[in-house]
Amino acid sequence: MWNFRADFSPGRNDGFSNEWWKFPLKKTGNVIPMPVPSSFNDITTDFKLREYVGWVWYDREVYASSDWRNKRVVLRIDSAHYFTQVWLNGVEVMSHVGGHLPFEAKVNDALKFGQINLLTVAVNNTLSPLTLPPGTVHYANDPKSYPPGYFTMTGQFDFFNYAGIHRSVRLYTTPTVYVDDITIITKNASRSQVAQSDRLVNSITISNPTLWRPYSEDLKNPGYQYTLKVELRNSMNGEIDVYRQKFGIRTIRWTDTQLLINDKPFYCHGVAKHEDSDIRGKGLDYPLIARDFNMLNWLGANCFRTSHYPYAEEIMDQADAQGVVVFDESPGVGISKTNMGPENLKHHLDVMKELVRRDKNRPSVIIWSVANEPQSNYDEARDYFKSVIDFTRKLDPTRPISFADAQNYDTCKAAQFVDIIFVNRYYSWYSDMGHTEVVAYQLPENLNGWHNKFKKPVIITEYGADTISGLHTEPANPFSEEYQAKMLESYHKVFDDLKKKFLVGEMVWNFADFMTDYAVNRVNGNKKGLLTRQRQPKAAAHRIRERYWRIINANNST
Ligand code: E9O
Repeated sequence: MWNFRADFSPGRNDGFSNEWWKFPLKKTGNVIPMPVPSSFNDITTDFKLREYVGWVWYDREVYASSDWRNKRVVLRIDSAHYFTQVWLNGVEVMSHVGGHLPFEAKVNDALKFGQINLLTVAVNNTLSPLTLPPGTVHYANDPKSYPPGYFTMTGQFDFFNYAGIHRSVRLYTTPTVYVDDITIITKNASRSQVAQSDRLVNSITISNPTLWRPYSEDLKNPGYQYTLKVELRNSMNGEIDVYRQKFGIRTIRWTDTQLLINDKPFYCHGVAKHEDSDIRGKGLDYPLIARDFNMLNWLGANCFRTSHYPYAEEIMDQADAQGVVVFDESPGVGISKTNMGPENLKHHLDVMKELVRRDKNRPSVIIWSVANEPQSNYDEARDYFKSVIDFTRKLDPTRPISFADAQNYDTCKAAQFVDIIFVNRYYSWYSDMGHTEVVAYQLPENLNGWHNKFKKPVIITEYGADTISGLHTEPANPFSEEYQAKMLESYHKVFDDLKKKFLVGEMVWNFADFMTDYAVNRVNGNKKGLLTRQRQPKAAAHRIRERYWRIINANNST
C-alpha cells in the first residue's frame, strides 16, 4: 500500500507548484492508501477518482541496506500509465512517456544507504493526439450547460483508460560493471554467423536440441526453454555479474500461404485479450494471470494477441513457459490520419524499440503487431507504416511484422509492407446485424480479396458479437448467448475452407468481457467476451473449446 493523492486543483498542477515531491505526501493534504500494482480507478467508490484525468501522486518509504553502498542500485518500474516522473528523497531520478513498458534508472546518488528513503511517483493519464494510444481532451465552453472547469477525455480506442502504477516497482542491485542487455538469436548451425562489431558476439552450438513448441503441437513437453548463464567479471576488483536468460529454440518462417514454426505449418486458433479485471483494472494480478492461462488451455487457444498494448512480463513469461504463441502488439491503437505526423512517428519508433528490447528473447513471441485499426486507407499511412515496419524489421529481422486492419484490401495503403495480413471483421454484427446468412458471402470474398491482392497469408485477428451472459433467445437474437455461438460458427465454416488455402489463423474478439468508456452500445463495457469479466464461460466458449480441441487432437493424432 502506497500513500496516494489525486491533484484535483483546476489546472491539476498544485503538486508541481507546491513541490509535493519534497515532503511526505501526507503533509500536503489528505492521502488514501492505494495498492501497487493496480489501477487507481476502481478501488474507491468516488466517481471523481474513477473518471480522473491529470496528475496523481504516490509515495512510500523504502529502506536501503547499507550493504548496497558499493553496488549499482537501480529503481525499476515495470509500467505506469501514462507519463511518469519519479523522485527519491526529493531528487528527480527518472521520467517516462508511455503506459505499458518498463523503465529504470541508477539511483545511487539520490539514495541514503542504511536509512529510510522517500520514494515519490507522479503519474499523469492525460492522452493527446501525440500519445500512443491517442486521445483528446474536450473542454466545455458553455457555462449555461456545464459546471465550471468541466472537461472530458476520450480515447481513440474501445477500452477504459485505466491508470496508475500498473506493475511492480523494485529496487535491485548489480555490481558496478554489469550486463546491460543480452540478445539471443537461435538458428541452424549450418547458417553463418553475422558479428556486430560494437557488441560481444558469441556462438554456442547445441546438438539435438529440444525445440520450443506450442502446446498444441506437443501436449507433453510444450514450451521447452534453456537458460543461458552469462558471467561478466570485473578484473579490477573480481566482482562478477551473473545474468540468467531463458530462451527457446524454434524457427519461424512464412511463405505466401503459410506460417511455419519449426518448419511445420502452424495454424493459430486463439483469442485477442485485454489486461482488464474487476477492481484491479489493468493492475498486475497473479491469480488473474494463472486463471487466464487455465482458461486459454481449457479453450484450446494456442495463441493470443496482446491487444492493444504490451502486456506484463509476468504474462509473457507464462506464454513462454506454457507454449502459448503470442502476437506482441504495440500501443498503436486507433491511429487516425491526424496521428501520422513526424512527432507521432518518432514516438512510435521509440515504443517499438522499447518493446523489442523487452521481448526479443521470448520464444512465444512470433509476430510483432505494430498497430490496431489505423486509418490505413489514407495516403499518409503509406509512409508512416513503411517507416514503422522497416524500423521494426531492422530491430528484429527474425520475426514477421503486421498490424490489425479494419479497412479494406482495395483501399489499404499499408498492408503492402506487412508479412502476414491481419484483418478484423464484423459481418452480421457492425453491418447486417442479426443476419449470419451474409457471412458465407461476405467473408470469403473479403479474405480472398486480401490474399489475391497481396499474396500473403491471412489471419483474422478479430470477429465477435456482444453477448450478455445469461441472456437466452431462440431464435438467436443479437446480444443473446445463442447469437454469439451462431455467429462464430457461421465464420468457422468459411475458415475451414480457407484454412486449406491461405488462412493461417483465427482469433475471437475477445477472450473476456472488458471495461470501456460510457457509450450507448457499451453496457458497463464491451461484452464480446467468450468469458465473462469474472472468467466464467458463456455458451459460445464451449463451442470454441470443442472446435479448438478438435483441431489440436486431429493435429496430434497424425
Ligand atoms: C477494435 C476493438 O478494440 N475492434 C473493434 C472492437 C469492437 O468490439 C474493439 O473492441 O468494437 C471492432 C471494430 C469494427 C470495425 C468494423 C466496422 C464495420 C462498419 C460497417
